[in-house]
Amino acid sequence: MPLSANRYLDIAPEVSRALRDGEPVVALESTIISHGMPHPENVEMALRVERTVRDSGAVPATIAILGGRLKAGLTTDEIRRFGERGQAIIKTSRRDIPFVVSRGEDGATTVAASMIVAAMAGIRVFATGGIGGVHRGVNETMDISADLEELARTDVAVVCAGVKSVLDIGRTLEYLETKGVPVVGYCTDDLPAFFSASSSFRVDYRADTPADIAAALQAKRDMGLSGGMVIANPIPDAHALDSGEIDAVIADAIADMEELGVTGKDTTPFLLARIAERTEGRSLDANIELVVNNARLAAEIAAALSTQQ
Ligand code: PSU
Ligand code: MN
Repeated sequence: MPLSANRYLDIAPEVSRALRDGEPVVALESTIISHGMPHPENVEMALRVERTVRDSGAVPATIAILGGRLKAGLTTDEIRRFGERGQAIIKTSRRDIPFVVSRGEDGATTVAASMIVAAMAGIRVFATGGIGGVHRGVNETMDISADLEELARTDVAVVCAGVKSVLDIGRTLEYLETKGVPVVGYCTDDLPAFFSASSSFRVDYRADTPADIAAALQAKRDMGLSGGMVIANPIPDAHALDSGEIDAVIADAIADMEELGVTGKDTTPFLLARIAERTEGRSLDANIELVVNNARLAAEIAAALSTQQ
C-alpha cells in the first residue's frame, strides 16, 4: 500500500517514517476515548497506552477524524482535546465515514472505522479493549456490530481482551467463524471475557508467543487471504473482576437499557457507563489495565512482524 496515496488521509510524520523504514507501528482507536470512558480518565488512558506502545518498541498511531481529515497518529494536544469533548464527537463506524469526512466534522473511530484507516495507512496491527459483536437479544434487535463485518474484510490484526459478556459471546464466535476470521488466544485455550480472563468458550487457536502470531499473519498475507484476525489477550489476574459479580451488573445494565429504550449505536456506550457506575469505577480500572496489556502485546506482534518482512 503506497503511503499517503489517499488524499483524505494524514499520516503523522513519525508514523510515516516508521512505516517507510519497516519499523513496528500499532494503531489505536478513538471511540474508546470519547465514548468508552469518562473524562479525564479517558485522556490518561490514551496517553498511557501510547507510552506503553513506545516502551515496547513500536510507534503508536491513534486513529480519528479531525475536521474531516482521516488521521493516523494524533498529537498529545489532539488527544487531550478529543477526550475533553467526549460524546459530543460523532461515533464513527464504516457507514458514517463518508459524511463525517465530506462535512469536515470530527469523528471518533470505532474498531471498524479504525481498521479501515489503519489499512489505508499500511498499519497491520491494532490494539483496543473490546470489539463490538452480536448483542444479546439479537433475535429481536438484529444488533450486530459492524466491527465483525470489518474483521471479515479488512486485513488488520485486532488485539483485544476477548468478547465482553454484554454481548452474546457464542453467537459472536459463530459469526466470526462464518466470516472466516480466526480467533486466537494468547497463552490461553479459553476465550477471555474482557473483565475476566476466561469464559466457557474456547478459542480456535492458541499462540504462546508474538512470533507465532506474526508468522500466521504473514502466511495469511502472503497467500492473499483477506480479512482480519482477533487476538484475544486475557486481562492480567491482578486486575480481573469476579465474573459472577460482573455478570449480575451486566444483566442489570441490559435491563435498564431496555427500560429506557436505548438502541443502535448508543447501546455500547450506555452499557459501559452503567457498568462503571454500578461497580464504582472498578470496571473502569480493569478496562484501562486491559487496554494497556493489549497495547503491549500488539507492539510485540508488530515488532515480530517487522522482522519477517
Ligand atoms: N467495547 C468496549 N469499549 C468500547 C467499545 C467497545 O469495551 O469503547 C467501542 C469500540 O469502539 C467498538 C464499538 O468498536 O464500541 C462498537 O460499537 P457498536 O457495537 O455500536 O458497533
Ligand atoms: Mn450496534
